[in-house]
Amino acid sequence: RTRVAVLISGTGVSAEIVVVISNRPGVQGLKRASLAGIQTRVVDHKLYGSRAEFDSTIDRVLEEFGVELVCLAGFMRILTGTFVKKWNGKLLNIHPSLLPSFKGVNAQKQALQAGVRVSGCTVHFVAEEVDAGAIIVQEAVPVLSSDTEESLSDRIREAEHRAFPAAMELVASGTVGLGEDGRITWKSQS
Ligand code: 3YE
Repeated sequence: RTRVAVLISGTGVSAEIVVVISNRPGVQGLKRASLAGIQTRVVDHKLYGSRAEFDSTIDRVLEEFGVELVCLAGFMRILTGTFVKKWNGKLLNIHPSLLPSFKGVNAQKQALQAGVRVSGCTVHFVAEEVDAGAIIVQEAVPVLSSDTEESLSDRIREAEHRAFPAAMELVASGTVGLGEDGRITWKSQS
């Protein structure tokens, strides 16, 4: 079984995980991981002088736990090119919109402001350019005329709880990979 690490900045998600790492101490996702019997680490970005030092500390924790797949689940830090290259093809992020629409922060608010009738979530391989890596899984949800940022976020989060495990399974099983050209590869049936 593939050894998975999850990086969070807040509430996180559920999955089969050897370590949960947060850049923020005391967040809900750390408590939930502990309750589930999963090891946790805090790597507080405020304690590091540079992004390189922060990222290499996370890298050291991932190596310590023999991690093979890294999932960013509500993790809010931009990762360095060095880190992204080292974990290329093994680093997944989930974003609360149907990419390439509404990149960056406040994707749900952007969707409401744009007036779209459908939004959702996207699990993608992490490339150096934020929210631009190859798409693994997407799930759509309706946007209702009564929606607030909170109600839309709740609906998208439910979709995320299906999409993230589905994407992890596709990558962990080798069914989907990241090609040399930065595009998705599907294992052929032969
Ligand atoms: N890093 C790279 N490529 C990606 N990190 C994430 C996805 C992803 C990535 O595709 N290279 C917003 C980050 C956006 C932001 O400006 N963050 C600040 C810190 C804000 C905070 O701590 O609250 C920063 O300076 O990093 C994960 C999702 C990133 C979300």
